[in-house]
Amino acid sequence: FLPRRDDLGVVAVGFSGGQTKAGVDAAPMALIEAGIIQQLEEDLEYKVTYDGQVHNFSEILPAEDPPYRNMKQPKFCSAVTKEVSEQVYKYAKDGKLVLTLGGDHSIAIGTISGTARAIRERFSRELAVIWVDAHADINTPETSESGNIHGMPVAFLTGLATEDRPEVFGWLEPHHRLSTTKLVYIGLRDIDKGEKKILKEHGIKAFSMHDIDRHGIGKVMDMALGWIGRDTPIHLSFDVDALDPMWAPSTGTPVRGGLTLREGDFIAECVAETGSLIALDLVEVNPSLDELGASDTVRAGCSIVRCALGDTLL
Ligand code: 6HN
Ligand code: MN
Ligand code: MN
Ligand code: MN
Repeated sequence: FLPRRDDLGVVAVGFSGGQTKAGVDAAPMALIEAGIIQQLEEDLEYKVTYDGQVHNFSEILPAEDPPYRNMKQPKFCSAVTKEVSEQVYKYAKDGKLVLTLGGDHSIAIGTISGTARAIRERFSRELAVIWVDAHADINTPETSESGNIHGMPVAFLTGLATEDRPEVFGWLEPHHRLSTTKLVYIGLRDIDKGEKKILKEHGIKAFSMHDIDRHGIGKVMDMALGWIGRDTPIHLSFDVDALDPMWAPSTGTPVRGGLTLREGDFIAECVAETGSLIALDLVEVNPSLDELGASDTVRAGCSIVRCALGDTLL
């Protein structure tokens, strides 16, 4: 079922509407200026398809967008993720590996729904998702304490949150969705009360920082990939805040006690080794926060992308 390993589609999503801090929309340009696309073309020899634009979706900004079911900017988030979903779907359906540069993590509603649909249609397979993050991002609109949609994408993708109105994520249909049994978290350390209940009730596989301390990242990756099983297409959604703020300080919701730079790269390398990666998101880099650390954060992001796409140490 695997895409040709050398064909890569890149989507640059300069979107910050899933949360309230400005600047995360500048991340794709910062990553591109740091040379990420060039590195993938020249060092890793990918044939890259990229329209050369960072999309900010200002053309679909709704005239008014009041909170709905406690969600902030619901219509804008819904419209943007729908666009992203189509773009990612097209690339994945073409057999390309898809790299999406965010943007805040709400954009994963678009990326994962796009790959889930393409994998179903093209290969009659179900997608697995590895979600690397300090947070679980599985709040429903009702459990969310912030109303920020970047804390909700997994709830919409798994169908734990649903909505009929097409302009507020009602466009998500069963073929866009992911089974809770095919989801694995790594790096968790800041989970809201309502989220803990959801994770427990649905028996969702999660490796917290505690598990990484106990077993080591090597064993955790064996267990995570063992849970998913061989030959299952993998979408890796990597929130840079999974890394400790020591390595990636420029992000909207930093939480201390996170992954080291090498643990982050190692996770990406292990996923690359499976040969089953079909899509990768890198999200939540915000160069305007902790400006002194911005170049470190961007470099860490570029490194994770290279590792996931097959860069090897030796
Ligand atoms: N992220 N659980 C918090 C919320 O607002 O729902 C934080 C979410 C963070 C989201 O980092 O992608
Ligand atoms: Mn996240
Ligand atoms: Mn996070
Ligand atoms: Mn919290």
